[in-house]
Amino acid sequence: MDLGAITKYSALHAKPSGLILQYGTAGFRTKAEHLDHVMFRMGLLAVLRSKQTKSTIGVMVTASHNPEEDNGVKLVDPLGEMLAPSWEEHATCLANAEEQDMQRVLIDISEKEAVNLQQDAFVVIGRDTRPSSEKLSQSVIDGVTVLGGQFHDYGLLTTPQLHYMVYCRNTGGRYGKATIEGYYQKLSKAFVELTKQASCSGDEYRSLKVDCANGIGALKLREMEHYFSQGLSVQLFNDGSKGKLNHLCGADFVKSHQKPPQGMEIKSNERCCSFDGDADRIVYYYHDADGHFHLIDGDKIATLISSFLKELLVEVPVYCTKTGVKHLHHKAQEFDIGVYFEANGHGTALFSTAVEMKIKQSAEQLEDKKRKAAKMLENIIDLFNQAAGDAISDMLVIEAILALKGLTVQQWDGLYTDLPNRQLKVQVADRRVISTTNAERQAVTPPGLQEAINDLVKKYKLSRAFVRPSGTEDVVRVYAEADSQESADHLAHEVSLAVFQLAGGIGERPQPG
Ligand code: G16
Repeated sequence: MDLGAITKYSALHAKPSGLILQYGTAGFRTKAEHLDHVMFRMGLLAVLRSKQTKSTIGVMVTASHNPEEDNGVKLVDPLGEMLAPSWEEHATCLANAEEQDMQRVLIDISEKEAVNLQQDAFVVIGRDTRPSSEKLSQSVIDGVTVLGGQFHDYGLLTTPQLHYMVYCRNTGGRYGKATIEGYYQKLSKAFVELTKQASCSGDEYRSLKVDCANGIGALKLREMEHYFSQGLSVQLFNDGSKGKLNHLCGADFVKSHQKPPQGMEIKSNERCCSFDGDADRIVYYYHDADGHFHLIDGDKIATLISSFLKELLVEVPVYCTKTGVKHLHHKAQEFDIGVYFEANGHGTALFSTAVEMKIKQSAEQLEDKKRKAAKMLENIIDLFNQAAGDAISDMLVIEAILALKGLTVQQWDGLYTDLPNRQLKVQVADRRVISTTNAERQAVTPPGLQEAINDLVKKYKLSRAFVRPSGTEDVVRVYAEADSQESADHLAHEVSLAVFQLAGGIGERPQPG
């Protein structure tokens, strides 16, 4: 390690004094102007992680669903997964080190993790379309280079595409080709083969309106659409040509406001979906004949996918984890086939190597009917991005399943009925005063909060309510459900007031919806 060079270059990416940041649910996120030093340091850390794992590591510059002014960065581990928890701690330590402590912290991490500094390092970098992203990704590259790492800058990519590239590179191309072309071809080939098998291929299955949140999803979907146009035609909205990223549009907006994005006209019973700012989540929706809006969120996406896969499974057990793809992904890996989705539309399906092998064998050997089913599964497996939840890949999976099963969007929606619910955000001085247990469904601190929630919940029928600190924004999230929308709204408001009073609310008191 050339400590002199690190000190010299680090000073060019100086940390604003007093700034403390945490590696959160999906890396560091805050105002873009506070992130230059973090980017440089994450470049350094990615090199150490690459040397330690003898693998390619990914660095993605994005703040996903956050406002356009924010930015963020996260590291991608060798199999396309989120960074290991012990390295999240190193990331936080390094990001917050004062200039004079940088060398010591780097040496500490290298020693603790037994990093062989002589080992080669390779880092791949991607970024979203935020105005600040290009410069910030250059700071990552500065960090990589000063520690002697090699890199490949993919430039503009969706977050799941970067996860895919990392996975491909570390599996010697077995998972796919680590190029944007390779990604488009792999997914499109599987999709076109699947939709060819669909008996009902009337027009209603073939077109879809996509709200791209004015983000990277629009660019990439536009590049990709001609690869799969035989099976699906997409009409893009909020494609970044005018509106602001994530503003009044995108999956997060649609899910939390339970209304369509701005800029999209919806005819009754038309299938529509929204991506978020870095295209790693998706939600569907439609207007019924009476003009009512119906949201089809991650829970219903998981139901559609697992009921499709269930045709070959005996039962589908359900598990809950803390919020965060990183927790869900690991849980899903414990099974032969794991389907995970957050209600906000993050998710994918994972297949164990043993299951993949079995299906491959069946596709070659068995009688006609079984071979056809196995072939279908092979294509479905190829269509999922198993490195990370991916809006483009999930969209194609959903479209293929709807076509194969001959389901309309209303029939899909009718698989079960959601209880009316409401999500709100509350501003508090320090959101860490709220701690939770039981997969974030019960508050442990501050004292009295859970009791207050219990009392409020008792006032309504079929009701539940949860609170938890966000891992990506400086807010507390409140969720409530009940037998009617009015009750859910009231309950959410009352719980917000309890949070405001007991957890140190700041600014204006929460107002009724
Ligand atoms: C990230 C995480 C998701 C999480 C979301 C919101 O997504 O990857 O698992 O659901 O943040 O987290 P919170 O509600 O704690 O703020 P994204 O799309 O923002 O990268």
